[in-house]
Amino acid sequence: MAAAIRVWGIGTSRTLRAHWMLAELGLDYETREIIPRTPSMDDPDFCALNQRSKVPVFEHGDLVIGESGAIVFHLADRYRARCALAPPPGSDERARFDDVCIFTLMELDAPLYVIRRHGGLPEIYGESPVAIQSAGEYFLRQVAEMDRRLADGRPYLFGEDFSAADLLLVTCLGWARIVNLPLSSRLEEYLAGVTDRAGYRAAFSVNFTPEAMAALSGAGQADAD
Ligand SMILES: N[C@@H](CCC(=O)N[C@@H](CS)C(=O)NCC(=O)O)C(=O)O
Repeated sequence: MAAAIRVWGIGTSRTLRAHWMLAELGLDYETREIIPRTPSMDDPDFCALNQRSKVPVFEHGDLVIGESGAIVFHLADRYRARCALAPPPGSDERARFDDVCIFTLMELDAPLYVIRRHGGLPEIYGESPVAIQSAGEYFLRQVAEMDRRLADGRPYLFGEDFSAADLLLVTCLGWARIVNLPLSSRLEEYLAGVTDRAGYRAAFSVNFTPEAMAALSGAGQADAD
């Protein structure tokens, strides 16, 4: 019998990436409802997979992946016959796609996580209004690059077709809204269009369950990371 695909982790923008990819690809999988900074993180089966204490974690037989971006790339490549969510590895198109995806992870996700750590979780990471302010300004400068990409009215980052690059960007834009960073009207329109996809809506309901939201807000946390 084929090994089940499992996603460990719900309730955050990063966990949403794994659930959304699987929904877009129409793959069956199991969800393990591990919620950050709750006792569920101590689940012995979860801890046996890796010791990072982070979600999401993707498991498929012997394969365990603990970075949301790597999960997205793996699923796009492994299941490209079901749905093309990334250009083929080694192509110029793929290099352009990787450029946009890694820009999103390094230049947009990273400052959002600074805001999260020093704004949402000061009891763990320390209070730092300066870091929050400068990370917000940095995010807004960098996200302008995405606004420029969409300036010709295309619905998706690479034109007419949705790709995993959109999935990564939208998880950051949704997160930016939660922390009250103002998006341009073009980015708002793009966000509304992409989040109208059936795959997004299906993944959202698996990821942002009432239990996850209650657990995260109960701990005094925003629901972004
Ligand atoms: N770079 C990692 C970040 C993973 C991460 O920080 N996950 C957060 C939730 S989004 C987490 O598990 N936090 C638990 C903790 O820090 O205790 C990714 O994108 O997968």
